[in-house]
Amino acid sequence: MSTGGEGGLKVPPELRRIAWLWLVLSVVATPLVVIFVGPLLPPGSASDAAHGQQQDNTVMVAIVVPIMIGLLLYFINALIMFRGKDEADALTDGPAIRGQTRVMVLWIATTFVIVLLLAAWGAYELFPGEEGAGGGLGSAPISVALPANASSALPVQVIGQQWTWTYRYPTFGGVETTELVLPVGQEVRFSVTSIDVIHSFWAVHLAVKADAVPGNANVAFVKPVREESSTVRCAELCGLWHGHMTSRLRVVSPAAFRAWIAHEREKWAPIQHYLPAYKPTYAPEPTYRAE
Ligand SMILES: [Cu+2]
Repeated sequence: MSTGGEGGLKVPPELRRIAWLWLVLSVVATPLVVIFVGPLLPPGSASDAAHGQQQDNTVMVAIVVPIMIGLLLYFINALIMFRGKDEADALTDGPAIRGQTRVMVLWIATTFVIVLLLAAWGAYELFPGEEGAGGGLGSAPISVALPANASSALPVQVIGQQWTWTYRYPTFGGVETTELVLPVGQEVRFSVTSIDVIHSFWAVHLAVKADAVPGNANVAFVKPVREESSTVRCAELCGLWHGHMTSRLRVVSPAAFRAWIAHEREKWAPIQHYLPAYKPTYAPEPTYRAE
């Protein structure tokens, strides 16, 4: 086997075999993984945002499959080809191989192209599209990803506090509930805030994650596309019972939603007047005293 000089590289026959095997396996395995594993990838497809994220994850897995196959093939090849004959052989290092210009150029070019492709794909996906944003936009976003039907979106306020979530529906008398219920197929505009420390509203199955910051209304759009129950979690370490800061999310039919919200309004009516009027954010607001 040639140790190679500057620029000169004889490809050993077993490497040719690996290259062919790699090509065949990659061509066969990559579409299979995309078709059969793609739909199983998180965060599922319970909302438009979740579906988009699942597609992104599928693209990345598709890129990784040929890389993984290459690594495994070379690993198996190395175990067989470079196996020591006896104990003394196993304890001695092989000759150092230096100056493989073609290998280095190929390696740098390949990784460069992969990273650039991923950067281009990421930039394209971050560019505000019609599908809106599953993440919080913040109070002063550089660009606003408004879905086409943003004006008809159902506004839902998410309020974090140690250690629970509550939800207010301003178009239904500002009623405050302890469970998040959404009608299927309806664009929703979450406005996320906190009344104590920083929390993070994470509706895993909807692929929505938005920081809940006191004095700040963080906006996220999403459209649930499947009726199902799941759990909302806090994703920001917020104190002693952070791990227990969960709440139930139900995506139901529009009729079931109307019945539920009517029932909630009736149930909470006796204490509704103790609530502050609906606002994008609530006290405590930081107060500044000028000298
Ligand atoms: Cu929290």
